[in-house]
Amino acid sequence: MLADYNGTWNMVSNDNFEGYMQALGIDFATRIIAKMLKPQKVIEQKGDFFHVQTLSSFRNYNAEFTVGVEFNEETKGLDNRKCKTLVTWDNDRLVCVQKGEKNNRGWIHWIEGDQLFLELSCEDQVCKQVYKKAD
Ligand code: VLZ
Repeated sequence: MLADYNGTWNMVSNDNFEGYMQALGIDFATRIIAKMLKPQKVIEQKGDFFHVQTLSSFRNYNAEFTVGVEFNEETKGLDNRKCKTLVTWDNDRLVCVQKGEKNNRGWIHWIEGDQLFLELSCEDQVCKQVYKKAD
């Protein structure tokens, strides 16, 4: 039985998003705005297939993938790079590796109770986010 990520999740904390964005080369003006956002994750999961929407008042980011199947990711509206991206299961954790120009790029998701955790990595920076399940 796989973990169930389905639902709408509201951000409650966002540690070192600034460092993560700097590592991605996001410009100063964009970082100022992006830091203030409290995005929402809307996740639709059917078995190994995921549709993850990161929604905010400023910009949205959309990702669709099947666990275990590498795909070409274009980080449109973020740093606009191309990655070869692979998401795998580590027990109930979702582990993503984004191969490309940036070293050590990827993210990890997991759930504890009604909280969704996300660690975003790029180069030597780690951003830690927590989301709470919407009612
Ligand atoms: O999420 O890789 O859940 O794609 C920030 C949007 C989203 C706000 C960052 C606009 C991407 C920021 C997060 C403008 C610079 C991400 C994955 C894991 C799914």
